[in-house]
Amino acid sequence: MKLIGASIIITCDENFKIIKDGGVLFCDKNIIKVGKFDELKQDDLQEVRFYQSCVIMPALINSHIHFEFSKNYSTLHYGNFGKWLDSIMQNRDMLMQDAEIYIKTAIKETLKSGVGCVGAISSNGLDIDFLSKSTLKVVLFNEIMGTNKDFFNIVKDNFKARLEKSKLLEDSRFRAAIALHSPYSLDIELAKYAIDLAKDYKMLVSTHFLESKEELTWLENNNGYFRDFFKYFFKNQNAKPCYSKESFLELFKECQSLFVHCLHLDNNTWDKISKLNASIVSAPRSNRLLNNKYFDLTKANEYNFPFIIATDGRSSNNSLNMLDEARCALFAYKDYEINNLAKEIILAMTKNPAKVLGFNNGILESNKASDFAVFYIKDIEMTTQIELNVILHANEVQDLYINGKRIDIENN
Ligand code: MCF
Ligand code: FE
Repeated sequence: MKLIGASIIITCDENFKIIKDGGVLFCDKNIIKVGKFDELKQDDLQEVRFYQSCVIMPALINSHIHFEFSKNYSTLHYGNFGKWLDSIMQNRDMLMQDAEIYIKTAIKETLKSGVGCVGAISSNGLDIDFLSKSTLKVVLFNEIMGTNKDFFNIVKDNFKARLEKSKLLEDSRFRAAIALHSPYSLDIELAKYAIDLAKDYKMLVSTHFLESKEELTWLENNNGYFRDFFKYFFKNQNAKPCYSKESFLELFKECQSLFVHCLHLDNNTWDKISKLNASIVSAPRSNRLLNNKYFDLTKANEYNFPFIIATDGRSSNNSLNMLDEARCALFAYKDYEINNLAKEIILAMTKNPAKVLGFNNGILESNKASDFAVFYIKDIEMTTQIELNVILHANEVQDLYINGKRIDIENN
């Protein structure tokens, strides 16, 4: 058994209990007890450590990230979704060259920001080996995409090969799953093929949904940006949307799913999506950069969707640091009382995504996984605004524990 303690423990449990001079007693996999550090001390401990002026909280969870796009810095166009997608189409191959080097750096950046668990969207399978070998806990969402009938068999075979490869690598830290890219980029035949596999294998499904007004106009009116998109990039003069909003949602009715973005939901769509076994993931900086809009938190509350934030990829962000994401959310939602919002944001990257990704972490209490992030925050023991100051000042972990092991991030 090991014991670590800190000036502040944020448990993220049901009551959002915060413990001053707290401790966590744990063995390799699981937490044994959380309480006051002095009361948890005992003989025969393998390791005892107290982090002064630090906060211990559940290791953070980034439930939507594209590691393969980590080469992007200034290549892609921001401020307009259509221009961004054009720039992706033009630069995709270049961004995938040497992707491996950037994936490794991105995994380090992720760990450094205190993230111990990710939902990774894998478009080409270039990240599978790196992620399965890393110390991160991973749900690997194999992406399927395609609208050109001539290539359906190739797309299916390629997707199936990636899926089976990631399935073979499954263990207690690594699980395979499926991503349907979006309603504008995926024909119904391919979507059904992937959904049937998700049902057979009982896998989680992720999708980008109603991220842009361009997507909304395409699904509702069959025109706008996407008409030109299909003409220009696919030489298809007669492209039609493959779904209505409703028929796309229907696909997910027997799956557990994650809908990413959801910036353009009307009441009827909120209603439909709330009846599925679905969660919504929001990527605030990505949404600001591509679509000049933030997710409607008030509506999400109304329909009982817990708040979940994620970074998305470097393809639509300036960093993969979850604390930068948290700060963006804190400043974006200006109409919310700041201390409450800070608490909700902490839950949005711990307890709430944990429930979806299913690794029994995200909360510090007995029997949960021993996944902790430790942040040094000057004078944290002096403040009454703990959550707010964590979001304002935490940036890089002092230490990160996954399954009870302190991670050597530099050599990961
Ligand atoms: O979430 C963002 C914005 N929305 C859609 N796709 C992506 C994002 N970041 C990366 N992508 C990838 C996506 O996985 O870009 C490609 C896909 O492989 C788009 S190609 C239509
Ligand atoms: Fe994304």
